[in-house]
Amino acid sequence: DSSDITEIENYRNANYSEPNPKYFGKAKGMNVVYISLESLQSFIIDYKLDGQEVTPFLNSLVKDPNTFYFGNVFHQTGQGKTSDAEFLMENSLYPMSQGAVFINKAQNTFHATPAILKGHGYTSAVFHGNYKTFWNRNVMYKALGYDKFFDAEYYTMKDEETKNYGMKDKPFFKESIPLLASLKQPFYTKFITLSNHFPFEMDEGDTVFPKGTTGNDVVDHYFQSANYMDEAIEQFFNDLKASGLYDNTMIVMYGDHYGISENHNKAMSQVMGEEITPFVNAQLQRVPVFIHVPGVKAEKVDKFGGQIDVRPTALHLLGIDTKDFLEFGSDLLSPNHHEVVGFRNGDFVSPEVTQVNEKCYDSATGELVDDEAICTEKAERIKTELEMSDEIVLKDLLRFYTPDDYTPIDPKDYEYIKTDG
Ligand code: GP9
Ligand code: MN
Repeated sequence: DSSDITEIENYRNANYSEPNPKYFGKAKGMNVVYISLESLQSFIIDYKLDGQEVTPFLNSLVKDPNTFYFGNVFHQTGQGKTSDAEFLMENSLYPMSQGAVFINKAQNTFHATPAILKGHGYTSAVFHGNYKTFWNRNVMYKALGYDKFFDAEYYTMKDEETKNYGMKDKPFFKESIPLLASLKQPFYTKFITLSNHFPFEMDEGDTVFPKGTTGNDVVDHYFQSANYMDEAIEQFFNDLKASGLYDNTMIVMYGDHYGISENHNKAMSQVMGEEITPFVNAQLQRVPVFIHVPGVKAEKVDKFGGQIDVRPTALHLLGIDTKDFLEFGSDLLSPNHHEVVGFRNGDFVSPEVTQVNEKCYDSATGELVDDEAICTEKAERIKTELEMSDEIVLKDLLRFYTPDDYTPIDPKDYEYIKTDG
């Protein structure tokens, strides 16, 4: 009820990170493209396999003057995988500790980015080469306020152009361009890639990139599928340029969750050149985040953050202050950004200390810290946040709260049915 909300509001107000005046509104009015980079972990950025860059295009963006690259962002997903990452990115709330929000709480009220931007004149759409019921997206997207959902029905889905869950990334992006160009501007869109998905095997002819040499198929194929995704993104950027959209579009890309699980630690130790201890494994949960803003002098951001922090960062670039939203993220570009990053299980990372399985490590050395109390305060903070976020999600609390300057949407107004033409 409303007393629960008041406590959360107070916490939220006390922890709000105000926008950086240097960047606030720098992308105001621009189109927005989000790209979910399937299973992409940060270790692959600038990684060389036998002298060859695995992701040369993304690596070039790290150095691009108009691109913010966030090298110390961690995924915070749970069992909802891709859908949890979507939820984090668009609501700045934590996913559920068990199960997927997308499946279990799609009837809730949310104040998600597509709905927020609708109030600023935006049209919104999702592009994904899988069928719309997967992860209950066709229901959840109504609660998030998506106007359109271009699912597998809108793509050719030819045999040679699909693999595992759906469209391969290159034909997916190719076929998406005319659909994207047909949208009323300004638009807010999300593209969910698929090719770099476990078990990462490629079809003959789709890649000439070498396999890894660990002898573990999952790890060895990851280099090939990550390279394929990198090429697909480069193709998409080129097509955006050719279509004239590029210069007026902010592009946000994020790794959705880890691709290589702890089952492959032995092979990963060869890849990383060090033993994959629980501490090192926590470090491997970094996912790359890029924000490209045309015409803006950007920087490399080393601050620690989580996926939960991307929404306030992006909305502040768009000139929308998130102060009044009930969210747990903190703007990564704010001088007051909070650098304690919670995982869904209550462990956390921060520049000073890292907690894994409730053990406290020095983040610089990976050594256990003698005085565990150093972790306690941060662990408490994360526990509080997870509890408050869970309250919101489990009790559907946002139905009792309307942020200032926010026009509520009604899920009943949306329907994702393909009509001919
Ligand atoms: C399927 C895609 C992949 O539509 O989202 O799902 P994942 O297994 O990564 O959650
Ligand atoms: Mn995924």
